Amino acid sequence: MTFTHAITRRPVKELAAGITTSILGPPDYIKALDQFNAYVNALKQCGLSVTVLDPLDGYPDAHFVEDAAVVTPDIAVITNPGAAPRKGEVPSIAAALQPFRKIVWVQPPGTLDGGDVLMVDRHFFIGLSDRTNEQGARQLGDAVTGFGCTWTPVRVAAGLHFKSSVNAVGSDTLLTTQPFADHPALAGFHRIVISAQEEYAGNTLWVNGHLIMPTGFPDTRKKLETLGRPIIELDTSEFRKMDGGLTCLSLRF
Ligand code: CIR
Repeated sequence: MTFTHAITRRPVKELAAGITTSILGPPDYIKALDQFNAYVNALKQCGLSVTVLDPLDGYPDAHFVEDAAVVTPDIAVITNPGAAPRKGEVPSIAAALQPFRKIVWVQPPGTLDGGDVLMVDRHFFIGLSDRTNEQGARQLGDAVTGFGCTWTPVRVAAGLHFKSSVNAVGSDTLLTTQPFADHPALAGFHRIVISAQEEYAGNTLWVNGHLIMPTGFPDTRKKLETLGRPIIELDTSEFRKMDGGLTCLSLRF
């Protein structure tokens, strides 16, 4: 699938106040901004026109825009994020997507984070996690089924979201962490399995034939090089401190 647009959001100064389970210490705002700018440039390099939204006051996780919506070729599904402090992020994302897609809203008690949703062509894997419940997954599944897409729920046992562990790196190839290496839900796809010490690199982004991966994961890089696609490495250290990574920082469509 070719993407033409991305929506991103610059982080607030207080990004260290976001939710995290990491023990890597607080992120540095200036460094985070540099890393964010490099990310936006990489998306442009992949041919996308990038919207950069203003920081959202009071929402220190709002630059992880991926969680607030799922954009398909047909609709934009605005989520009901599973973490209470993030629920107020969605109106501004809905406004940003309004010019591009018909908007559909996930309704409580359904909860859904975009980080749990992996779209591969017209199939959706929807992770069931601490953030995404069965009602939320079903609401998204029903919405996309109405446009001829298919979906499968997948239980997420480790990591924050499904895409913390599994991402597409080609139309028939998934990059996965070891627990998903033989997962029956992923049958039919080639799998590149990451070594246990490089799990964070599972959050690699495939955009218009390019692979954007985090720096510092040489073994995964070697495995990805076999695909013969251009690879862009980006430092995501400050976002990792807040449990975030490359896919989280944009909505691509
Ligand atoms: C959170 O816990 O919600 C944020 N600190 C991190 C969100 C990362 N989002 C993503 O992986 N899609």
